[in-house]
Amino acid sequence: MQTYNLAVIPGDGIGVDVTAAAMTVIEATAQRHGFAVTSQQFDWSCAHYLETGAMMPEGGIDTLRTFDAILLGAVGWPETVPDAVSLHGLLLPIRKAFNQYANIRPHRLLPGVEGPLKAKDFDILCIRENTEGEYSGAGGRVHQGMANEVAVETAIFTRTGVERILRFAFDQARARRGHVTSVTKSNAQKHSMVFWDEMTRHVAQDYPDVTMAMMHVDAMAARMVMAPESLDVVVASNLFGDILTDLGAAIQGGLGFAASANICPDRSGPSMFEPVHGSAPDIAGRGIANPIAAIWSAAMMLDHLGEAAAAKAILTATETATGQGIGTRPGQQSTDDITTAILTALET
Ligand code: GGG
Repeated sequence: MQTYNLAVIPGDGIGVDVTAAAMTVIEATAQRHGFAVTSQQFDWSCAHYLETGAMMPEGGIDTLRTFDAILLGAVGWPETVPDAVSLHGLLLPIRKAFNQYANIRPHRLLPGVEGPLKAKDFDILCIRENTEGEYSGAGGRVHQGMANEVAVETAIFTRTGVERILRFAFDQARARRGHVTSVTKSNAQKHSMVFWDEMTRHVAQDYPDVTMAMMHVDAMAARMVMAPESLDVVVASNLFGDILTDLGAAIQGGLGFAASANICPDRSGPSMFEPVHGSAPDIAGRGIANPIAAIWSAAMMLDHLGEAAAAKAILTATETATGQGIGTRPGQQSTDDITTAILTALET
């Protein structure tokens, strides 16, 4: 029997609740689909940082390397640890170390979920560049605390990095409705974003069967609200993709429904799967976090591992539950109730 060994990093706040829910669903699905799952949990989090001075121990990356995939909950506890410390101490190093350069985020309405827009039939796949760009961590500060203080954050765009994420997006479009919209701000950012546009035209030449459009990020934000049904695959840099996918989450009913996969396309290391949402300190520990984003991310993980039927079963069960009104409105059901409804739907 095929066995998948998973690293589980619940992280902070509601990350703990939603990863537990996702693991329950994965284990139930594995039994029914003839594969096995083993897992090891890592308590790498802001609490770990406060105890040890690091979000993860030295050698943490090498430990993760031995796993088939990583399931992550949420990172951040801004009351005690600055967000930049938690993000740059855990999430970003994992994405970079395993070359998880493609962050895939699907945005569509699940049955029964209203969402804030009139348009109901949108199905957008956002592809976010995930290892460089504005989140490279390059830069510095001088004269801290003084009147002449200067802070510099350098966005790094390499030909390799930009070309591969664009090719990834065009490949995804081929398997969908055949349209890519590449997002930049090349009227204002005249070096990196003009380069990105040039690379988009260059890559598009190899995909004559895929139609392509280029948009500025501000116009794209409006487009996602005004005409989301006109979009298929949207590809953007790390920062723009991060922002647009929170907007994507909003139009699909909220962050509780927004799943994501950090994919290492060449499979030289494990890929990582996580809900888009953060640790939500305001509802942490109350048992009311919506686990659907984490469960959908778990389905993406099984699909990536080659268990497409199991992944589909989880999505179908989730859609059955939301179609019955379970998990469609914040706080109406508990995390456990939503998970149980999905487990029940899995059995039918
Ligand atoms: N579920 C992952 C998480 O905690 N996300 C919070 C966050 O700030 N993410 C930033 C990013 O995805 O780059």
